[in-house]
Amino acid sequence: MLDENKRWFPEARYGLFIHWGPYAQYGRGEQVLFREHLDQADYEARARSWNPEFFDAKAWAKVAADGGFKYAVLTTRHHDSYALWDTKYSNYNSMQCAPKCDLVREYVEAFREAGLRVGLYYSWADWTSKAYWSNPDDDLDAWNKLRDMTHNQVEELLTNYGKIDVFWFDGTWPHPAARWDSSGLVKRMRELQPDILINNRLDAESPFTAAQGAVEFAGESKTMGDFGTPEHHITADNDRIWESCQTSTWRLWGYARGEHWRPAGLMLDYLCQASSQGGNLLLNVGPQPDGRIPAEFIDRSAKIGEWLKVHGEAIYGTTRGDITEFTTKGWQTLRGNSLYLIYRFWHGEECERIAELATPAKAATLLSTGQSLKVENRDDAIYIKGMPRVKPSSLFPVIRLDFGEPPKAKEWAKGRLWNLDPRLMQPWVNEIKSD
Ligand code: FHN
Repeated sequence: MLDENKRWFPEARYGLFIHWGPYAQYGRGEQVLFREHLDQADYEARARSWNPEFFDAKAWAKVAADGGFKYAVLTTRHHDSYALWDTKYSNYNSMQCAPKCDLVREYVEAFREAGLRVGLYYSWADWTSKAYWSNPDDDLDAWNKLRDMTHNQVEELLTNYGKIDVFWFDGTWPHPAARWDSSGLVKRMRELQPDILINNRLDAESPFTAAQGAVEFAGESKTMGDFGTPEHHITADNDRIWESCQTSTWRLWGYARGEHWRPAGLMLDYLCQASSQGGNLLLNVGPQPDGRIPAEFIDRSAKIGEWLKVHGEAIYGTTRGDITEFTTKGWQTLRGNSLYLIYRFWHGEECERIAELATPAKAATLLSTGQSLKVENRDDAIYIKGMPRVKPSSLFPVIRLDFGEPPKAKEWAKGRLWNLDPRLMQPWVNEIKSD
């Protein structure tokens, strides 16, 4: 059972992921140092001189608030180990380098002021460290020094910036939980911030030790942490709360000049799909090296924000929908006795027929216009009449169906295609074939 103090997270449903750091200067994503095997000294020199002259945390927070985001997660340190805060454990940071600014403090204060919950991303991986690329047994002192650095920096972030709502670890590979002592660190983090939500990137399959098998793709532990983190895919975790992270461009998380932007409709689809399956969406943006959020993102995010202003009740605070088959039309979310029909495809017919629901409906409201629609409960189906032929929303129209109790599907409609008891469909077969 999720603690009351953490219930805000699944109710929020929509978070902003921010991948930002000196790698933005290259305009080829957040992993350019490794992916292009850049000279480490050149990269470091360029990073130390990186100065985002137009960085304005309040402007970022406004984009997030206008976009309907309820929380955000900023990369305080990515795999290149440059720190966006005034850390005393490394001089490779934004206070001692060109910005002369604690960028994390600016972010935390501005987002809180804008009413958002604040999250911090932290990379275990440090691509500038030989110990990171080594088997710890080869030089335990060096390994312990690296491990202790991560623990000390995490403690700093959870001590010097007030209440932190989410901590988003990443990059455990190639070292497993035992080497990082991640459970020891989690224990300390809960002492410092009892209500904090910590993700599951706390373990890794390691080439240095025998496989344990309790870890998925990006060091996603099946057992550790408070929430699952499916990446680039939306897959429900039936055992605990989860959050799918997705890019707003085709592939890269950090700023990438010339990258392709996903349309607002596709991003909203991710949010509706995650919500319909009972999870959150953490949608990413990679700010420019000068500190500004790309206009392409602001435009798309604002469109989704406008949609959420009218249809937000179909997302925020809802629970897993998916009560009946709805693939040919869209997604479903649930809130108590109300079922939200989120139309990815508006068929434009005057009447909607829902055959799968056993619970009679009391009312239907087209949220996009606020108009009430006529409902008829017949033996074979629920009919919703008066549907506008013209799509009533530039993105996804939503109908709220209200019931006297939480709606249930008919027995035969509980399963999904290819995954149900086929015998339940026998009565559906039309015996009198006109052959
Ligand atoms: O290597 C990182 C990657 O750069 C990015 O930060 C994503 C975001 O979830 N996580 C890792 C890949 O799984």
